[in-house]
Amino acid sequence: MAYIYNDVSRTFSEYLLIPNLTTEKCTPNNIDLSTNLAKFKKGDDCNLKLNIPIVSAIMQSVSSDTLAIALARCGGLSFIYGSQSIENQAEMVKKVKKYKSGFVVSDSNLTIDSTLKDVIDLKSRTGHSTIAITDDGTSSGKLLGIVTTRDYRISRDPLDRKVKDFMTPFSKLVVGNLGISLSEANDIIWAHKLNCLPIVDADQKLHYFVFRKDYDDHKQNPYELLDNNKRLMVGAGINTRDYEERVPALVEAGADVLCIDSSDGFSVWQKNTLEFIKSKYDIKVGAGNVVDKEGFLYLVEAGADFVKIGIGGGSICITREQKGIGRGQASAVIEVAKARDEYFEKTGVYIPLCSDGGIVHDYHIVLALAMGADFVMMGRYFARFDESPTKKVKSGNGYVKEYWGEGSNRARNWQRYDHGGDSSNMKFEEGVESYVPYAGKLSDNLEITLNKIKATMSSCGAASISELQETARLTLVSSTSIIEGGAHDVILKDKDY
Ligand code: RVP
Repeated sequence: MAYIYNDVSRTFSEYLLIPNLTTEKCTPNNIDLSTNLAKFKKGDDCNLKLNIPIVSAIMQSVSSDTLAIALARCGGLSFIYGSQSIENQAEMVKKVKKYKSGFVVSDSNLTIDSTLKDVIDLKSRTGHSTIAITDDGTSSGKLLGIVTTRDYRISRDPLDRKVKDFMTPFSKLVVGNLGISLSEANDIIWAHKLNCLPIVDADQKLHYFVFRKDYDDHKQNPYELLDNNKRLMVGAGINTRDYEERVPALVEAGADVLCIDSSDGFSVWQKNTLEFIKSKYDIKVGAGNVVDKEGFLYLVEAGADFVKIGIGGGSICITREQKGIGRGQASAVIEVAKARDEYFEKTGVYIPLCSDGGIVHDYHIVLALAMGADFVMMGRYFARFDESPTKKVKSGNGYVKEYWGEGSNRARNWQRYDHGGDSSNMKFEEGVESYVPYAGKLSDNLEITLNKIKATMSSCGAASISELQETARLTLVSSTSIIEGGAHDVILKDKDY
């Protein structure tokens, strides 16, 4: 007979934290949010850590190089999505590794034969008005000119007008030479009253822009997640099909950590992938997703450096409806964390856990950590920000951003939902296309989230994540008391009055 679990499968909103004694040692300023990302032995220090317990989801609509830079500057890490060509993914990883504070790799590039219509389309797609005109239309081609909104008048100029006829040509541009410091670049900007300074090498190839408006933004961020060479850190998602080609390209590009991305990671394909990587490369690799002890132990024994938990809890995920597999995210984290602690007890090896998907409120992050996760992965949360790679669309009085699942028809990431065999396409959808409310800059929103996490940890008397895991007390809530948790029995004033 099939095994039937007695426990109900529960999710985060069914739990609350009971405050512990708050003392001077755990005021928000004293709380350490750093956390372990990869396995380590008892008594050793983990040599791969995050400065905040947050990573961004391995998704087309979330983890681009732009978002990865913004998140690493705030102390977290992105896993650049793998559902793109190996070359493109490696290029994104390189862009993060090449990032220098204040030096921006151009994301809006055209050639001299592009038209005004191309300029307008690109501007509406990226939201950026400075466009580099290079010989090959890439961000690293030979710089031939620049187009900004000062170079054309939409009301007068025909849409088929060629860029070469209205761009500011290279001969009229003030440029900086590759290798100059940020303060030298800023001096040139101020001396020539520029809005932006292209940085080129001896062959006139474009490397960066330095923007006047970013001037205030160049302060060092105390949380910034840096490698030993002071470069931002970045991860990359991989699949269990093309890893023999993808992994070398990502390692070569400078990825700091990899993660096998699958909706159901309890599979021999993950074992094969882990064994291949571990026999050839010295890079940390996470695996998943699993929701129970058996799945966890299988991946750990195959060599996983961290394990990702979650099936069907993602906001855009319909795996549970489509395939009937999954588990409430809280129950999954609790069981896997118990298995992880037993494993640590037995072997002295600590395996960090990532709770992936289903974070709706900021306090859910603290719940996941208290239940034993070492960090959380979020998609919807990040899709809302300027830095996510998706379109911002006007809706009513505000804006929304597009957000789609890897299992949707739009992403067509069949490798993530692969069941082996020779199939190489999606048979049915496991994700939806959606919109999320636009929320502005990543750093502004993350700051609020981190302040809330610290406030909750302070109430729980925990100055670090490991302390929270050891001392937190959680209680289940009834559906009636969930109602009590929001504003109730009052007539809410309209916020916009
Ligand atoms: P959320 O943060 O709730 O939006 O969830 C993001 C997570 O959802 C991802 O990290 C991934 O595990 C999962 N996902 C991504 N695509 C899909 C899908 O199409 N079903 N699910």
